Amino acid sequence: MFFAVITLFPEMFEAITAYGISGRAAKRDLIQMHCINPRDFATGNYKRVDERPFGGGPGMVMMAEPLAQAIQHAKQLAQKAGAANVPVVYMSPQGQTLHEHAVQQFVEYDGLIVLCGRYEGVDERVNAIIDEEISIGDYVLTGGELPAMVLVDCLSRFVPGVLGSSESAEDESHSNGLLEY
Ligand code: 4GM
Repeated sequence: MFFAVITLFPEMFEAITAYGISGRAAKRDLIQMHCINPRDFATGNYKRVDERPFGGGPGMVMMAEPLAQAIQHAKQLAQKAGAANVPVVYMSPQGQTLHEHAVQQFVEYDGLIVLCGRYEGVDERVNAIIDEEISIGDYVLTGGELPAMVLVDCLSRFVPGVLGSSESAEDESHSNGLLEY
């Protein structure tokens, strides 16, 4: 399964690509993780990626243009990888709360482009290119990276071949309503 994560902190994703079952899946190419840094698409001497919200509001948001270009780049990578059905998911405390059932539906896609917000989120003009807004729970973190890792880790367990036969994902706790452990 193809994943492209749009993040200002790509190194954080080593937590899932270098360790454990998800790390093994990445090495075996069962999950392909690409990290795209919007700063690489920023212009000017200072390569700024934050700005005051368009239309007003408190704090700073991530600038629309570098994000739009990073997402465009992610779509090109997906196409090259042969992944056709790849929605853009935005991790946000205002999104739909993630449940095991929704995770199983996500596995039907060829991949996901996962957008991680920082500051107060992203410029509202980016909303037009977001397909789904997902939250991992009713709390606010300093960035969308940890939620994105939760989503990718959880999803990877349903990708065929990722779990060994003694680690099966489908007939456990949340799927049958019982606590297995
Ligand atoms: C505010 C708005 C996701 C903050 C948009 C992201 C928690 C979650 C952020 C944002 C986040 C969550 C960044 N905090 N509950 N912080 O899934 O992207």
